[in-house]
Amino acid sequence: MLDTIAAISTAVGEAGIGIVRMSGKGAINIGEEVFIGFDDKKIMEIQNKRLTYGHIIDENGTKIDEVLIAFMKGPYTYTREDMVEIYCHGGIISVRKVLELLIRSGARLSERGEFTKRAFLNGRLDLSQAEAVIDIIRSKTDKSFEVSFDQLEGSLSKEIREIRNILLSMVAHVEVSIDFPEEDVNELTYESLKTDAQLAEKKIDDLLSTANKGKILKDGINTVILGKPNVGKSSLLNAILKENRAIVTDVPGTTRDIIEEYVNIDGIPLKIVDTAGIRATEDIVEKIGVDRARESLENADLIIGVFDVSRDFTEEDKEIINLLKNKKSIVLLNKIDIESSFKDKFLKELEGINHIIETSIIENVGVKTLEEDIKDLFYEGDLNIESDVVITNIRHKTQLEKAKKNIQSAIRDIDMDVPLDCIEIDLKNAWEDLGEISGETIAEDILDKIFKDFCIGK
Ligand SMILES: Nc1nc2c(ncn2[C@@H]2O[C@H](COP(=O)(O)OP(=O)(O)OP(=O)(O)O)[C@@H](O)[C@H]2O)c(=O)[nH]1
Ligand SMILES: [Mg+2]
Repeated sequence: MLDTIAAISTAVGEAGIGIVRMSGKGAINIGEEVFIGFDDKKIMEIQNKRLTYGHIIDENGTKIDEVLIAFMKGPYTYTREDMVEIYCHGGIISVRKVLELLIRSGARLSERGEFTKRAFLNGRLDLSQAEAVIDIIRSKTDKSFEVSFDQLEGSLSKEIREIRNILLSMVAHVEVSIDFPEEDVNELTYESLKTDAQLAEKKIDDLLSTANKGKILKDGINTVILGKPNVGKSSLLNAILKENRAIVTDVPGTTRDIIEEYVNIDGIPLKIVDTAGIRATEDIVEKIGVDRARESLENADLIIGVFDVSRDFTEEDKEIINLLKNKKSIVLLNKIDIESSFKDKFLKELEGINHIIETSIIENVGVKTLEEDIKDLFYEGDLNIESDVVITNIRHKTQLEKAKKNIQSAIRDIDMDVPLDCIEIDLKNAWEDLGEISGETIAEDILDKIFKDFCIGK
């Protein structure tokens, strides 16, 4: 970890400024080498954590860009190492030229998430906090930002630490009892072990109970709009987004690919997916679209089935109903603005489906009701996530579940008066499972996998 890494930390594209940053042992030296101050003089002594105005110059002394630069000496930096940040003009050329110069001067291009990985390895953040960094960057709603920010501040770390402490003191108890096996001590040990194990399990359960909401907060409710061609699916997407995102025509088979958009309904993030109308078709492009529509159902949290009740019920509608069965779904009987007598027929076929709304998307009738229904379905009217800690990360959820299993196994053993050293194994395993959340017990390959998910320059 002694080498010096560099990366462009801002998003690529036109912008006011673009930031290139470096971290590592050579960062300050390289920074000094490529920078001259406002009077075109080399700076004699850098000012720690002050912005300095000047230019970046290459090996030949040619000015590359006019910049502000900050030298930051470790350990009170993001990575705990020496760091340099260079504030260039935004846009792709300036930052790229500066980065290339830094690399020619001895830095190496950083890997994804490597700055944050160093922050973790150097003990500035625990792993759950490091993971919160990328969640903050990816947040799409105020609420998911808030939850991730709390996690960065250490809310989850604190809970995990508490549970691990309970387990650790249990292990200590067990070891004392093994070393001093007087009978009365033993009896007491089993009793208090059980109380503590149940407390640890309860705390894990409390965390796990937030996981479903957490997933929705993070990824949005994955909502797929489904129906045969021409029923008004794309019209619905546009109505919810309040913009003309998808092409709408009266030609059946207009949408041929999946269209995914994010929208916020009163703070609830919705990932909304418009699909190609389901029908048997010879058209090769449309066929792929129909396949994709079916595939998108696999990960759907909610399906909105759309039916056109201005026309007669068909076999294709029947198929849509089958696809909705046993899934969380809301049905729209659309085009009620058109006089027709087919509605009752649809209602009969849809028997057993609870959420049915009559809509005229074209006249914006029923769309509001749909939004209210979506809210009710997922939050039972309770939008406020009061608990501070919400499990949003699938890895954390898995580790909590593993720990819970081990604790449950310990409780079973306690009930059966199994020898203490066997119980100790379960407790230690649970302790390690939780340690993987904070990163105290974690394998290098898992670590690599976690940081691969990051962006370059963070
Ligand atoms: N009268 C009436 N027409 C509607 C309504 N909703 C949509 N339409 C019309 O129905 C036609 C098809 O709408 P789309 O939104 O493209 O339908 P779709 O389900 O996306 O169709 P495909 O992409 O072909 O599967 C368009 O001409 C819309 O203007 C409605 O509530 N009432
Ligand atoms: Mg469409």
